[in-house]
Amino acid sequence: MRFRVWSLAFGLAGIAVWFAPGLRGSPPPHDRHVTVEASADAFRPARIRVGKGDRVTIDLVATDVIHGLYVDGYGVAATAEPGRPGRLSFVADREGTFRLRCSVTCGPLHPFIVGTLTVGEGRLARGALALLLFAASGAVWAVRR
Ligand SMILES: [Cu+2]
Repeated sequence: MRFRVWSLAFGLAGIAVWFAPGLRGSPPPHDRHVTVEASADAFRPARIRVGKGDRVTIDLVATDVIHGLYVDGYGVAATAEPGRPGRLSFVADREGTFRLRCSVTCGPLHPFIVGTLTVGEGRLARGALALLLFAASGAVWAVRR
């Protein structure tokens, strides 16, 4: 009987995590500060991940020549030259994956200086937690038999 209650509790908790809007892994907005290094062939890091609603500040550091960073979908840009970092700031209020690209023609590899900004609500983490709870529910049920 006790096992059945636990099994039911884990199962219901899993369903709640999966469906409840309040539990959808949407943490309060953070200030996110990222330094991106731009060189002749790449942004480092090339992938930035933030939460929806976060206030994002990107400091762009140029290692060799003048580079730019433009965030598609948000329409914000910064330019940096060696020794003179650039900065851009915005609120990540739109979900999705947006392209980052160099906005200054800087050399032969300029078209390849790209990256992505992913603005999400951490769906993967929520799904993993829900699956864990479902699994726990199944495990408790199996042990009981
Ligand atoms: Cu460039």
